[in-house]
Amino acid sequence: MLKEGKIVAAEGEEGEELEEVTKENVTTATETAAKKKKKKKKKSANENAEVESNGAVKEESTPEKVDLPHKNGKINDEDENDEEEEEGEGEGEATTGETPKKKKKKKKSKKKSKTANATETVESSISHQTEPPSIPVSKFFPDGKYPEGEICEYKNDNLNRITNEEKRYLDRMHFDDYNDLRHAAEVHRQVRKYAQKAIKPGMTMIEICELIENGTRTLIEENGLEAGIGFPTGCSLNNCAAHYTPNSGDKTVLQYDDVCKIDFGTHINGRIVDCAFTLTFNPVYDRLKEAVKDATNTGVREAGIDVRLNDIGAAIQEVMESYEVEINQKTYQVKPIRNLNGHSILPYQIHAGKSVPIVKGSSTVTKMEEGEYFAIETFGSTGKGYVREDGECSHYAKRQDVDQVTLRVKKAQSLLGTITKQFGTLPFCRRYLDRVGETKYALALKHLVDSGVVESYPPLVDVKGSYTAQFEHTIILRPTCKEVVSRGDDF
Ligand SMILES: [Co+2]
Repeated sequence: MLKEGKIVAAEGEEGEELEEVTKENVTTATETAAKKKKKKKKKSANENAEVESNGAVKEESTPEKVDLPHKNGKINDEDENDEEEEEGEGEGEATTGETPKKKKKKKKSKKKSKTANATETVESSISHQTEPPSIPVSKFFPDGKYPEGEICEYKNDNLNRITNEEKRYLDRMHFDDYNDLRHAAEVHRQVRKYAQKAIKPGMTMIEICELIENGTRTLIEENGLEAGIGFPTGCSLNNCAAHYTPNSGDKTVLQYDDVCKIDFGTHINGRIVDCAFTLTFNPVYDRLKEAVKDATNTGVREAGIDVRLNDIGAAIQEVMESYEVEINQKTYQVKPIRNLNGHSILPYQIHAGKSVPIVKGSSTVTKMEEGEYFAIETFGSTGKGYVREDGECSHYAKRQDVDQVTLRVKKAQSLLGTITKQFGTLPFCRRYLDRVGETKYALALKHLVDSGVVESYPPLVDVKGSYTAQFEHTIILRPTCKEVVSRGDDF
């Protein structure tokens, strides 16, 4: 998340395809692949008819609800290779180099589907994710195409974008970007599904973060700056709303009565999924979570091309404040935290410049635009609805505008080298520096912050004794439709 003009964190979601596989009780992966293909083909025949505007995630339908435009009309048996070629055309030089690799993959999957029911291969045992998660998400999608998020039709003046030929062409041009983000989102869903099940009171915050981070690194097949963690795993507790992750040595243990915001990020080629949920064990917080989930979904619903950011803030506030919650015999009207907000996202840039307020207010008329990516996140509080920086800092990021700098302090210069190589401009935390072998870097890091090369993002807290909750999704304002990429069957 992010505090006025600052960096934020995010997360992803869900595992529809996986769910489905499990539910069908499919015995071999080859059969599964064949089934999926059949279904996709069927759906592409009536894609427009299946567009939903309201976003409820339905079993089996959401990721595939609207078939990809590039699949349109390709329902004959030889469609796979054609598809691949068409895709390459639309995407220009950047993808040309990758095409052969993709084709290879594709052929493999094709062969698989044709030999369904034939001999079981080693791979055929992959029908669902393990616990803890250990199977890279790519293994579930041998054709390299990842499931779409929730598709929402635009409203009002933008109503016919979904069928507009020019918009559909523009949309096809960006397929690879969407697909990268969808891949990251599927990792998010699978990791969080396990996190929601496995995180229990009594665990240390470090154990919790490592559970999520190990899962992400494995499922996304972490590879330098091409695939990995999007930002530090937020696990802010109670009155702390954001930007807390433990530093090494932190002995904090999760308690039954805690309200923990799990905010983690995944990325493929810098396309970041920023998605968060609130984890509680005591049911007294259920209503608070409901309020914030409703507020975030309101923001997601209101978002669209040409929509004023302020109008979104007003809609969010109205919904959030319509909730009264009772916690330990005290009643509170839920307040949006007015100095926290959603944000636009660019490759390797978690905060790309536009803020999505969660209260009504300022008179600026900035609008959302076609092709933009946003993290829609809201925070509700039983406190003042305003956060300040407090506590030991863990989150940092190299500033976007810094390229080559020469620093007088040698250790700071080498630390900056590590940061650039390992994280680029992606946010990181001290634990991430530890694991790549940096030691005794506190002063050097301080020097980088003081020199303005690295920005620090201290924990953000509301008043003592208050409770804060958060939900967040990443969306794409595609030329043809709005895609809630990180949507899952959990939230
Ligand atoms: Co965020």
